[in-house]
Amino acid sequence: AAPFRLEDYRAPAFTIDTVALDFQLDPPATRVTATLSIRANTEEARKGRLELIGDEIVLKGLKLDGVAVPASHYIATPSLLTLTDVPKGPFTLEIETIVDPAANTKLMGLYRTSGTYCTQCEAEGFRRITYFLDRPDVLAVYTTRLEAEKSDAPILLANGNPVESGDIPGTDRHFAIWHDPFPKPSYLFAMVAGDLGVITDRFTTMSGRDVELRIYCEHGKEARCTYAMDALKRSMKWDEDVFGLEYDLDIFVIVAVSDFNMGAMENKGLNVFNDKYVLADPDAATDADYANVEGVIAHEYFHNWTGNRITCRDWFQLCLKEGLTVFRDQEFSSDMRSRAVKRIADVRTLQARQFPEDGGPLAHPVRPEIYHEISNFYTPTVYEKGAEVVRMLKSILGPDDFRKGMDLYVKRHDGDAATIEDFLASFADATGVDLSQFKLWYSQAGTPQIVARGAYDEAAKSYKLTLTQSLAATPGQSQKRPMHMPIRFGLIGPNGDDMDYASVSGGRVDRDIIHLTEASQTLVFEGVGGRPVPSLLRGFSAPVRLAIDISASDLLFQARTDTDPFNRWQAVQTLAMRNLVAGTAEQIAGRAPKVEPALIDALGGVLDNDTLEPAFRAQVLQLPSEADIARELGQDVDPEAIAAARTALRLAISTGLGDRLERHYARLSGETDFHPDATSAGRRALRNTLLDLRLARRSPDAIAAALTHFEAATNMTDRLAALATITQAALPERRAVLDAFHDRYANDALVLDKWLTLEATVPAPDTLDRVKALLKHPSYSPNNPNRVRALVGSFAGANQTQFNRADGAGYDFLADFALDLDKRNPQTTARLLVSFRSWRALEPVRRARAEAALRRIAAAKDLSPDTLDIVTRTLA
Ligand code: B3K
Ligand code: ZN
Repeated sequence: AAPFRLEDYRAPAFTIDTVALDFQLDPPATRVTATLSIRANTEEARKGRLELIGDEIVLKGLKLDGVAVPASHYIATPSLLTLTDVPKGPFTLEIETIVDPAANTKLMGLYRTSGTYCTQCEAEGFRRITYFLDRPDVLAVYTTRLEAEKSDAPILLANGNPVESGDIPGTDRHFAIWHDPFPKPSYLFAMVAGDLGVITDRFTTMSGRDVELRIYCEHGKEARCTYAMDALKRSMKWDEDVFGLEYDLDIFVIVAVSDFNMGAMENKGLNVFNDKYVLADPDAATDADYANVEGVIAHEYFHNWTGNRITCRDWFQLCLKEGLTVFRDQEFSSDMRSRAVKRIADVRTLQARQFPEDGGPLAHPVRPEIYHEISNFYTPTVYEKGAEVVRMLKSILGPDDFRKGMDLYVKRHDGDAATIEDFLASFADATGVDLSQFKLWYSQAGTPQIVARGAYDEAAKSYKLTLTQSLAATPGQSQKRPMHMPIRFGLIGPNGDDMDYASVSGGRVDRDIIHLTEASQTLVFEGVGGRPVPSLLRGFSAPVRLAIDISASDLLFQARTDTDPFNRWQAVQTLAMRNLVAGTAEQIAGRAPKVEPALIDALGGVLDNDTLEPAFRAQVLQLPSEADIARELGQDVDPEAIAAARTALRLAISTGLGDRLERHYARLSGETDFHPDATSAGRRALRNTLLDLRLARRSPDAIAAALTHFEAATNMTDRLAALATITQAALPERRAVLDAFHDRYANDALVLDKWLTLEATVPAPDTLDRVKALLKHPSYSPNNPNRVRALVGSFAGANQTQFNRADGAGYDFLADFALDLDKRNPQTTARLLVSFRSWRALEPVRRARAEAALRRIAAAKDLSPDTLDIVTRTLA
């Protein structure tokens, strides 16, 4: 099929002003009647040809202004309804369709999950319910009537406010009518019907309006929803306080379901969530789960303004709502927790997920210009890099001007389907700042590289800093232009404080921001009192790779003194990464690894520094992952050598830090009450990190300590941390603890996902066979995306040595699995195959085997558009 291109955008020929939907719910045959008020928008439209998009639709009836449309006046296929002779003026079209929710395994459109009816319409699911102008720039007011058997679906929910409900006399059925007064695109439509439990609460908005809050879940899980409710209320308050944005309906509903293709969905007034981002209690959820629940609840809630009230003109503009909303949820979590620790975690995620995408065959701009299958563009680039671009905008403008720009954007575009141009114009117009060069961040793919070189002239008391930016070619983009990058910086003086300087030339410097705009710039700082250690890219102020010629002793100094906590963490990571890269080469050459003493000093210094928060110390003590090292190497990747180098360094660190690990561990022990707040979570994180580092020695006492930690744990965070430590060390003891964990949680699917993930990520040669065996385990279910991602997704995405087995068996397994799953759930299949994205960076033997597996998938008949698109681009 021909691709969609940004440059081909045309406004819709017809507008749909109102939509009345009637659902007669029935598992195999739900009857949907859609009544649309339509009018022509263009001269062309007045010629009378109307095309509405469908997907696997069965048409049962069609009326125009109340009269059945004659067969000669329309053509209906499962994917298109064409009317050849519609009136020039406004008219009403009534479309009756039949859909089969029970057979819908794609989980797009109307489907069943554990007996509940639910919908997922973004991006193109509404067309699986009825024929429609299923594009985000067609905004309509929806009224939804649901009718179902009372015993089957006592709860009937849709977007907006409840209007009316009641029994259907003489039957076992009942109905409910919901009305959403805010015009919205079809992708934000939702309905849910089923037998569900609920918790309720209330929120009073800043203007004094009372909003009813409800969270629905499976019966019996209500108590696990209280943290999500608390996070929702905090999100509502925060958006008022920080952005002045208030909720607009009388009711806000969240429904947790167990079969969902992604995290959650921001349908107007009726968010539908993957239950893993709603349910949390100390016995079943880790601190990371709590943080994810908080972040995703906030994200979907924040979409009410950035996404729903202001939506996207077309899917190329996806980052308009996603990048901005990720930025907003990151800021919310930073305010709720530790800003420094949150930033480190977000940058780790960006580097782990987005950098490899940007550096491989799937690279695309934050605002793509071409796509075959839009579902494949819900990517780390659109989301996480999109958020980084908004963060840079804030750094360039400063917080006050950033807020002015946001206010103008909301004022100007409330009710619009907007573009990136609209967004940037709001900031430019509100502040007078020229953002034309900055806009390149939306169109140029790839991770820029900055090379920094500094020189201090003692006699002249001047410091010269040369910054050079470059951007490698990416698919479809061979030539790149220099971008506007905010480089937050400081010049650390001999006593550890940032030094002042008298003047600077060679570029624009505002407060602590260098505006890098040229391919190469040399800044000269005059009046600098002593040789500085440059601290660049503080807080990771731009999503780039920074190469800087800095000695190990300066990095150690920076780790001890930098006023920017992010760069203290970065200094240690840089030291560690240098060691790991060298160590990998030593493994390949068969030489003994060497350890940089400055690294042990830096780690020990942070560990012993009680003025630093425990969560931060835990982050510093966690080495770059195997995947991080592979990415840093960039070519001829040998995952076994990397793993061996990392193991060797962990052993050296563990030995080097000696009994300080035990001492700090003991100091942090003895807490039995569980509180999910960030400070308590930070203490657990540090204690669990220390346990893990200690086990790097594999001494009998360290093994015993890990087993005791597992047995004595009073919450899931500690229990899972012990288990992960034992399984990652591939200790023979792992079988017994994994089985014990499974049996304890045999009825809790979300906890069993953790178990599946641990099984799949054991770095041992028998893991692939174990994964294959687990596909037949009663706790696994082939049609639930959470189970699939926990087992197969973790194996392919997080088990570097075993997925990348030299014999290619890991690749073959994923290919076989994907070919089978593709028949039922294309979106989840395509997502799994992203694990192949860095195949060209592998050493030649593995590279050839990965390529063969990819080619085998590509050659299969009847691939879904999703899978065909991913495999084709990965091989290109
Ligand atoms: N907007 C949805 C994602 C929809 C994905 C469709 N394949 C969730 C979110 O980003 O908030
Ligand atoms: Zn989103």
